[in-house]
Amino acid sequence: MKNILVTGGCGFIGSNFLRLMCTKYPNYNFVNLDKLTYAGNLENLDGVNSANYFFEKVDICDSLKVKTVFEKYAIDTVINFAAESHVDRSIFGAFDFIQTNIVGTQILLENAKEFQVEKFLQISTDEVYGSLSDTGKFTETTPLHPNSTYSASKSSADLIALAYHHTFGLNVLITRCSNNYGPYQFPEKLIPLMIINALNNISLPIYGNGMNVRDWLYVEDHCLAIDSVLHIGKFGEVYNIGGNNEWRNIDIVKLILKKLNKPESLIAFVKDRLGHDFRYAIDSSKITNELNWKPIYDFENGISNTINWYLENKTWWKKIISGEYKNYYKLQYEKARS
Ligand code: NAD
Ligand code: TDX
Repeated sequence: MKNILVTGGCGFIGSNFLRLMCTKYPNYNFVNLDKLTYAGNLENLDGVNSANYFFEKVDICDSLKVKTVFEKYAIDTVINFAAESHVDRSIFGAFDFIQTNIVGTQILLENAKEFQVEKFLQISTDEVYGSLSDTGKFTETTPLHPNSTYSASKSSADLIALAYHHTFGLNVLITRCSNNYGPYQFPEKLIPLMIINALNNISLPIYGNGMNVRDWLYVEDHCLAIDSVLHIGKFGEVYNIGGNNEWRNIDIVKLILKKLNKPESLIAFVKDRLGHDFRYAIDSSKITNELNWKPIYDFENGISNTINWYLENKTWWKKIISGEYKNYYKLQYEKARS
């Protein structure tokens, strides 16, 4: 591997990945290809100006421009982070989800095939498995049962990627991770939204009764898992990645309030998310046993780092929440109250 195409590198996980990997692998070139949607932010890469980092503002659905980038940098490895990633937005409208997550992924796969890349790593999600009741965990053999148009589009992309492996011998790898948290997460997602609202003394909207459960993983641990899969993962295989760290939404929100010394009276229970998956929990024994990966951060450290980051980077999030985001917030949370 020499020239790695990282799509969606201006988003939350992609930018954390690039920050870590540009330093860790000075001999690799990293080409960040990003459309800069509402979720993409060049400021997420501030400080990453090393000689092995390049940026191209391109939509993965634009096949001609994508091809030009493959040629220009002699791409030999692809890591596809680019996606529409927010379930609530997929409820407002699925078009962009189908375009980017399915059509865009197929365009990348087609170019990867044409340019005979060494590896294609598709970043997927635990949401493709659907929802769990109180017991059990998702393994790599759990049948796909996506419930939102977001997770249905991610499942489609996984299946298309695996078909390129089976049919054309493309060296595809797939990771399915649980909920990430950490620095640079866009304020629409649960943890940053609750931190920011608490700091602004405005209500913290919990969907339904707050009993839904997610398995939280610190973003750097996800990035290190991707690093392992990229280097020693077996082609054609899926690897689950999780934190073994299940929390009910209400308990996470109460913990954030406690750490910020804010009152629980800020909590507001609002109308539930349509089709709200009850519980996600990942069995990551395969990646632990086969690739020797396990999380480094415990939740206490990870959540403290995250809260401190949002406290120390108010300019970053204030700029976001004072722009177009205001319209989204109004639409999403006025609807939730009605
Ligand atoms: P994000 O929404 O923060 O970032 C997505 C990035 O993709 C942005 O920079 C955006 O500009 C870019 N993008 C979107 N459409 C594009 C297009 N058509 N062409 C080029 N770039 C485009 O997302 P994230 O939270 O960083 O998630 C990254 C990946 O990880 C996604 O594939 C997501 O499904 C997956 N994932 C996320 C989580 C999580 O908890 N956030 C968990 C598991 C898997
Ligand atoms: O305002 C809110 N109130 C609330 O109760 C928000 C934004 C969320 N929630 C609940 C919904 C979920 O049960 O919190 C939980 C987490 O919500 P999100 O942060 O929106 O994440 P989720 O829907 O679980 O999906 C995330 O994890 C898997 C990422 O957004 C996906 O990209 C990833 O694939």
